[in-house]
Amino acid sequence: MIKVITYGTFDLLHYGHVRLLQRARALGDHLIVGVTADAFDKARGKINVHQSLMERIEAVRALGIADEIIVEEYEGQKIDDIRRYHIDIFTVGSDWEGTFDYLKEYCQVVYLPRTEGVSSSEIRSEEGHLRLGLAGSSSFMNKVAKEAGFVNGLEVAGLYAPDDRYLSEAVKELPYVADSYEALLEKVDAVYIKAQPEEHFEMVKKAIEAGKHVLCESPSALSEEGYQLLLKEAEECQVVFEEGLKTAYATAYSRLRLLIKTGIIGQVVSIDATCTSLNEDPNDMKGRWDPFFEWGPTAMLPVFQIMGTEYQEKHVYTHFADAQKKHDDFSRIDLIYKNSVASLKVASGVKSEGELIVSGTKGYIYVPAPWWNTDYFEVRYEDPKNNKRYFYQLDGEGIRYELVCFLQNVRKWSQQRYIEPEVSRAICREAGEFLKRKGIREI
Ligand code: C2G
Repeated sequence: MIKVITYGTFDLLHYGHVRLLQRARALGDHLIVGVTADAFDKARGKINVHQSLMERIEAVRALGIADEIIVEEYEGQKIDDIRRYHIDIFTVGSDWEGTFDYLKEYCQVVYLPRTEGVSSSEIRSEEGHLRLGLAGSSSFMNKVAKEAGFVNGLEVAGLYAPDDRYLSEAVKELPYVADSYEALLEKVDAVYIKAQPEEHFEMVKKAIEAGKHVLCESPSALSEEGYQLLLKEAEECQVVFEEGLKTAYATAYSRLRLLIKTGIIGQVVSIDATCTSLNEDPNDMKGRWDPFFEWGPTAMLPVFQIMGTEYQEKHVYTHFADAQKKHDDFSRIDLIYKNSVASLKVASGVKSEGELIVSGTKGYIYVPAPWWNTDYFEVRYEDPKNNKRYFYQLDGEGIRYELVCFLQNVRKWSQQRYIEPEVSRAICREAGEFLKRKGIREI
């Protein structure tokens, strides 16, 4: 019996896949099909996959061509599988010509001509591109525009920036550069907003009322009530309203949260999070916000997601860069809960170690600097022999995953939320209280 194996994502199964599987089956007597796991696809840069692993497996199974179906989960698994299943022939489409020649050491390798004129990414884009407008003057827009290029079905169609000093040439040359926010909204289906925090509420509200989907950098409002109103209006206008906070979309960060929920470090008693980016010239933040807004949402994210949003006491110690107390350059925030405590440091005028430490009754999780962009963390115990290390590919700091999630929610392909509304609401509350300098102790 000649055993054949082939692998693929098989997203939105189409006749190109079917023809490949038919020819693969014809190469022998028994065909094994390896369908790629979601995390494996993400790690190898396929971030636009629509269907879940189970949906893709069922679609392949329904063809009745495969004799067996397995899941491909890690780089190099093909070698394990060829040996485990005593494979005679590995085959794959000719778009991979040469890539798998290393398998010739284990079995015959056959590249089958790819079927021209059809692809999953073309099918994904059939609903047309979602036209995304960028609203704001932050240099962060340059990253958003670049990362949007990795998202099938998303087109950065326009820009509104009162001050374009920090914007790249590519952003400044977008198809439509509006001279007003309202004009931008008329040309797009959705808008990404990173303006000044004080402007966000009105900008989000205006976009929602214009029937546009909104992805606004956190904080989107400066009070719980304000955020709640935006959420309600978005539901009434049937548009997607989400907050941008790239760390929430990093695979390593989301896996870290799941591990904590399993009790791997016992009960969480303390969280220490530090986010600093020293700015040599305090008078020119290069379009960045003052640190409490630039870093506060990121630092508060793990605290509110792991410990909850209702602490018993809050102590904020802030150093201001100016006598008028208009610009903070360092804050330490201590949040006291019933059985736990969190200590955050956010700064642009002070440099510190940007790590995240989640301390528990059985062990602790250590995320090295810059924890907010991490692809790696460790679970550490009293006996270092029991320590565990985790690595998850992170491309583009998480922004492209944030944009993929936003697009999939707009297209109703999924309803994933990486930032719970109550967490966003709490961050808006803290931002508003800080702006009023409520409960701050100056240092
Ligand atoms: N294919 C094809 N014609 C197309 C599209 C895809 O012959 N128009 C083939 C691909 O060459 C591949 C299989 O169908 O052999 C599955 O394609 P995808 O689902 O796009 O997955 P891909 O990542 O290309 O699979 O590690 C090997 C990869 O997983 C191969």
